[in-house]
Amino acid sequence: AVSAEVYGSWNKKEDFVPRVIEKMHEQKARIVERLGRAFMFSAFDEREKEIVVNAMDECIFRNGDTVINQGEDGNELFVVDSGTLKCYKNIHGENKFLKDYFPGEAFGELALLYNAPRAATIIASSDCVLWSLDRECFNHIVKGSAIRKRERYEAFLSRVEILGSMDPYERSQLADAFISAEYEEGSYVIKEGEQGDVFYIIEEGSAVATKTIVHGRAPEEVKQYGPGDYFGELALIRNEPRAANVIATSRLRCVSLDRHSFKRMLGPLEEILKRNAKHYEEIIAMKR
Ligand code: 1OR
Repeated sequence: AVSAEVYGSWNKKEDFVPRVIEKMHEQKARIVERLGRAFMFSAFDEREKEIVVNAMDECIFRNGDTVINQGEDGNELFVVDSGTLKCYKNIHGENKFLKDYFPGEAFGELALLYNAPRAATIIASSDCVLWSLDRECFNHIVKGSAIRKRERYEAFLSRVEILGSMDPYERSQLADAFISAEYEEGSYVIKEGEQGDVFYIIEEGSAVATKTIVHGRAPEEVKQYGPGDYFGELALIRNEPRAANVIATSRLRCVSLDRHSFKRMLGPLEEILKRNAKHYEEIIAMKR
C-alpha cells in the first residue's frame, strides 16, 4: 500500500501549477538577463528559470512611490528591470537609509523566506519597471534551496576574517551567490599567467601559492592557506592575469564567487583587500 503521507506530499508537488503570465519574447529575454545577475537565481537550471520567468509579473512605479512598507505583510519578491530605488529602515524611531537598488538586483525576499513582516521600506527614486514573483512560486522554486544554502554557510561566513565588517544581512546574501568547488590534493586551483574571473575562500583543507620569482627558475612557495583564507582577488581587482599558482596541499573545499558577484558584494572591501595585497610585495622582495 502507498503510505498516505508519502502520497500526500507527492500529490502536493503535482498540485503546484505555476502561474503563467503571457510575455513577449523580448520581455522573457530581459528577465533572464536580469535574473542572471540576481544572486538568488543565478544557480538555477533552465527549467527553474523558465517557471520563474513565466510567473513574473511586470509592475510599474513612479518616482517617489512606495513599493514595500516596513512592518506590512509581503507576498512578493521584486527584481529591478529598470530604474533605481532606495531602501530605508526604521531603527528605534530613526529612519535610516540602507542602500540603493539598481537593475538586476532583487529585494523583498526576507518576508517570503522567513514568513516575517517587511523588514524595511523601499521607495522608487526614479520611474521604475520591476518584475514581481508571487509567494507560491517562490516557495516551490526558490525558498528551500535558498534557506539550505544560507544555513549551510552561516557559521562559516561569520568566521571568515575578511568578512567581519560586513552586515549579517549582506553576509547571508553572499551565501546565495556561492558556488562550491572541490579539489584533489596536488591539483591547481589557479595557474599563474592565466586569465582569472573567480574569487575563492577556503572552507576546508589547505593550499599553497607558488610564484615565478626569477624568470627561468621553478616557481617558489610564497604563501600558505587554510580554512577562512581567501585568494584569487588580485586578478579581479587589478584586471591582470593570475599572479601566482594556487595548489591544493590536501583535499580542498572552497566556495567561489564570479567576477560580477565579487564586485558587487565585496566591492566595499576592496580597500582592505588592496591593503592586504601589499604584503605580497614584501614576501616577494624577501625571496629575491
Ligand atoms: P523584505 O521582504 O523584508 C524589505 O522587504 C526588503 O528590504 C527586505 O526584504 C530586503 O530585501 C531589503 N535589513 C533588512 N532588509 C533589507 C536590508 C537590511 N537591506 C535591504 N533589505 N539591512 C541592510 C544592510 C546593508 C540590515 C539593516 C540592519
